[in-house]
Amino acid sequence: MRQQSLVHLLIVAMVLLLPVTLSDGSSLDPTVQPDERTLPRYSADLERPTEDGRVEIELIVQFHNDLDGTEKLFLEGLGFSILRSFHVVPALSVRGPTSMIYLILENPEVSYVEHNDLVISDMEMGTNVINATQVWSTIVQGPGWSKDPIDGKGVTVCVVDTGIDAGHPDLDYGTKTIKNVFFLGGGNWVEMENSDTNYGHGTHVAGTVAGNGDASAGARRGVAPGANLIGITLSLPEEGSSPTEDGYIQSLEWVYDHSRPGANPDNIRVVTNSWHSTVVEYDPQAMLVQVIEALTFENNVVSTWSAGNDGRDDPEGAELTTSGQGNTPVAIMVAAYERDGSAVTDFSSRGKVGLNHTYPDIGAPGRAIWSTSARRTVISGGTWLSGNTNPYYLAISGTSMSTPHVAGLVALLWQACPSMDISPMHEDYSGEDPEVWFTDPLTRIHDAEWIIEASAKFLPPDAEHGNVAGDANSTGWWGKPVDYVQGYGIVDARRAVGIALTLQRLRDQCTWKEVTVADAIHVYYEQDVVGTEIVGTAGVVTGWSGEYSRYNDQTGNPMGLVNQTKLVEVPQGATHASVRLSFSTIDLSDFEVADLAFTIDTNGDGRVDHQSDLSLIGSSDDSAEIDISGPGIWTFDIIGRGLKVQRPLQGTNYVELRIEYTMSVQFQVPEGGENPVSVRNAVYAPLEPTDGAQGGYELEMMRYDLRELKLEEGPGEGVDDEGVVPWVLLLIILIILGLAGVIYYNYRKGKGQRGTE
Ligand SMILES: [Ca+2]
Ligand SMILES: [Ca+2]
Ligand SMILES: [Ca+2]
Repeated sequence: MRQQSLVHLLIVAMVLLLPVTLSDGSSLDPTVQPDERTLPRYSADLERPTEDGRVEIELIVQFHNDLDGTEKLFLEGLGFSILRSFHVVPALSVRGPTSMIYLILENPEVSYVEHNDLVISDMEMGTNVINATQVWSTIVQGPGWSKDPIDGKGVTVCVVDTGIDAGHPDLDYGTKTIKNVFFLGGGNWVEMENSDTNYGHGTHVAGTVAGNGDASAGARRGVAPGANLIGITLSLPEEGSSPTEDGYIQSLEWVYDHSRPGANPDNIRVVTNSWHSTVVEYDPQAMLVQVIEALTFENNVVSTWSAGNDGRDDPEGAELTTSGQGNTPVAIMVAAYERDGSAVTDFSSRGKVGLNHTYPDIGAPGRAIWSTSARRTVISGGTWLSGNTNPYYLAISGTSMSTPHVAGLVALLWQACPSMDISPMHEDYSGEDPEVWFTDPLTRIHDAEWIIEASAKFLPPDAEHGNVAGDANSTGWWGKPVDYVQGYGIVDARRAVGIALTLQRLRDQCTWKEVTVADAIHVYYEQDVVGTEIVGTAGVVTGWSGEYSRYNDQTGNPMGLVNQTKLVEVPQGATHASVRLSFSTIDLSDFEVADLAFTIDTNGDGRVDHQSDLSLIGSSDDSAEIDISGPGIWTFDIIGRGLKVQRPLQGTNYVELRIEYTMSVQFQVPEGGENPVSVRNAVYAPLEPTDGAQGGYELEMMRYDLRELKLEEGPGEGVDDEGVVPWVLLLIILIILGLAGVIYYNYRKGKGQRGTE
């Protein structure tokens, strides 16, 4: 017996979805995508056709020594035009013929070549693909709604994983990562700033949920950049041993203990899990399953689970490869799409075809996802070796990476609809005992899952979406299409947040029934909740924050550099801009003194057109007044210089000069001018109307309109018993009317007959 349970324990030994061989850091699984910028890569999507039909590519070329003009001549000689010149790291960005890349690489002066593409290969891709960037700055109109952006503010997401390096600029220990719990064993735990010193998996997950993007001027924010994080991790029984299920149960218990109704001071509403221990159908007896159910049914905490990375072994779905924890009905199980959302990845685990209750619920991007990198760990070391010199971000793949996208989305939904709870809807089921399943209260799903499934975009199985194998016959609730690889499809934050806002508004105003997600779905789609709004304003503002950093890992590697580029769209007709940079020059507690300056390239020629003062002793007036000649895209950057002294008696790990800053740009705009909806993606700073200043300039904003929502009294679509009663009533009324008609007809007929008598 004892031996059997030991074997059982071994079998369920944690399969962390960390795509790195844990026992041997040097062995990298092929699903770990090395930084794509070890390029050049010759894929067509990085090439740009020219007007005369040639094909060109944009590159950033780094050199070992400071630029002296010969590099320019060399590259121009190969047919490249120079786009930008950099000095902090000697480098040039260029555009030119793809065929000449090998000659660049052969030049011994060249230290590194990468392709120049801000959007496609990065974390900002994931937040754009699921439309999270659209809801961060939108107007919500309706009673009870404050002006806060929908970014997860006020909600805490727990990350049960390998820990969080909360010393990362994006994960600020104490303010963003509000707790970081590390189990010592024996039920004892301690708080620490960096609990992810070995692997880096949990830090990457945390950044995708709620990282604030400081080390990338906001470009690599997580899905809920306003949410808080709590990291929970466990010490291993001994150095190098594999984690087992019990430790993870202990971690989830910590979440349970700290989210009890009435005793949940941090408002823990989500726990995300990029790991699993079993590959089985729903087993209500399993310990972990019971903990998951207690968390949601008792504490109203939603859990998100990775489906697993075993899909490549079972591309046809003949065998079940989805996670036993994810198959818990009330859990939200997440599949992994390609990072542009075009198809499901080959590695994403599959449900068994025909067994709907084993399908993932939904999917999100999970290939080559850029997110926060724990400093100096197995994964960061791996990507460093393959050429990633950014110390703060790396790109890896897995359902581990898609799942935190959904956890972040659930945080957005909690902010939009704090009344979410267990719904009357049951998880899909196509097994042998539907009677038992659909009467068991534990097979119900949470409002959040229902909303996310209702708003997801299903990719029809066809040749074009090759990795989505053909399973056109499965249907879920309300007859919606589901698939054993993607569930209801790829999540869409824009629609999901809209339905959540609608649900809260209907619940606030409805007195005659219990409002369900079904009602919110109908009202959302029938009453144009989401749309655009013309806002009259006297000015247009934008702003962002970031953290300037120089990273030195103390191992002789070159200084890591952090990209603080931000793009700003100049509004139509703007005549003048006031630019301001705010930061503090001295931080005595951190032993650093520094100065920052901003640069602006106003016409995209790669030359700096404006630069504020940069000197440690000069003025700290970092502002500029700029007259504007026409619309366009301005490229901002932050440069700096400074000094950091290693704190006495501190570990020697990381000596980073780091300064947080905020930028603001205010545009003067004419009366009667108008601007189309501004660009909504993570590398652009969003344009907003000036606070409280009404005026004649028209700015078009995305908005949710909750002012006139009407919940019709009458039938909903058959969900549980809710819709049945009105249908029956209607039928009875029709029958009565019909009978009355017949009686009346007969009466008239009789009267008529009598009349002719
Ligand atoms: Ca920070
Ligand atoms: Ca579910
Ligand atoms: Ca489901």
